[in-house]
Amino acid sequence: MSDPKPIYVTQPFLPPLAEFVGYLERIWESRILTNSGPLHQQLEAALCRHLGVDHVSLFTNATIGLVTALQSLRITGEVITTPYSFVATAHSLLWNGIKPVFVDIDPRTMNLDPSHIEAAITPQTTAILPVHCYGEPCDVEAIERIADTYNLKVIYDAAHAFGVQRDGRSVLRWGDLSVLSFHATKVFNTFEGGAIVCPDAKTKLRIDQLKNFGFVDETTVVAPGINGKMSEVCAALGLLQLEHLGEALERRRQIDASYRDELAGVPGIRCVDRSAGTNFAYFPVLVEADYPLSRDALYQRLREHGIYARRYFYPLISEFPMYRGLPSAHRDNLPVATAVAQRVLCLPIYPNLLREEQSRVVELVRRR
Ligand code: T4K
Repeated sequence: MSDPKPIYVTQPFLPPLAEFVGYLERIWESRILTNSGPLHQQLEAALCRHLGVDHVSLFTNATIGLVTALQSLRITGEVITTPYSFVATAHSLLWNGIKPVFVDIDPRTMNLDPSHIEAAITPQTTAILPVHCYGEPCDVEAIERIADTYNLKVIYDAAHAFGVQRDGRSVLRWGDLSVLSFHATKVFNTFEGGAIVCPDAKTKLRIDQLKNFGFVDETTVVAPGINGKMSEVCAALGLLQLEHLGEALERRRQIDASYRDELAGVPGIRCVDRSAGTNFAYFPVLVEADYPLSRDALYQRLREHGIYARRYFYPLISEFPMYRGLPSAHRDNLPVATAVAQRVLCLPIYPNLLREEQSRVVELVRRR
């Protein structure tokens, strides 16, 4: 008997191909492939409506979006951030010549713990770069209070937070800027892509110039910009994805509920709580001391059965060679993040995950 099909931590959601062809025909006809074309503009407007935000600037990916967001607010010196994230978060600081200062996370939300932020502020600190990890909102009020007191900017890495609501409004409305990822592995994908969400037209204009080499018009360049533009093909996929997002989210919700139900009584497996308004982007569990296997042994067991769960986020960013020499990267400074990174495992969750595939995952986790 052949091995069953591998199951990955995620699989991109794709709408029916036939529906995409219509968009491609429009692109072929117009021959506008990029540089803020009609579909790009249409997607920016559609995302403002969908997300309930005022201004969106599309990007080629979230990493260039983060680098540009920091540039747009002229952030320098030191920036307080989390070690518990994808490495792109801190890389965006190094690409701007900024020193990351790592602060520990809250054990419930796995986001920056505001109670440790003030102690990390120095005269060089200019901003805070928190992450809404797994789409779980940060303690945005506490972060805002600290930022206001110390006159710091706040740029949220909202790569995981597409469509997330907090108290009935978009979490993307908090902070000076928020950066979304539309990568293939995300809840909403445009093949590759991303966006900066910003509150005012003036900031959007600066961001739009920065992502287009700094051009203002044919002959005027006002900043050393980059090429961060999203292509028309990616924007077309985004427009089509929006039409199907409701059904995709509903499937994610069902999968999340089944895992919680079926793993509820398993000693040593703790499903990480989610707030109302979540987008079900990831399904992290913590493998506690009373589980019969270590986290890594469970990860291996799943792999041996063709299930590719992922240890997001292990190792911590602060453990990578370009960061580990920083004083704030020391494990003693990051006890919660260090412990969580040793125990976390993200189980497969995506709209096309079949019921029987999810049962295979659950059976292997429950097996003694
Ligand atoms: N900030 C945060 C907090 C982030 O999590 C990320 C990205 C960023 C910033 C930067 O955003 P972008 O610049 O990428 O827009 C993946 C993604 O590549 C990355 O976007 C994401 N976070 C991160 C959490 O996960 P890998 O190295 O784990 O990807 P990979 O290729 O191993 O993919 C995971 C699984 O997904 C594969 O085993 C199979 C499946 N897959 C993947 C791709 C790319 C598919 O089925 N089809 C695909 O096309 O980083």
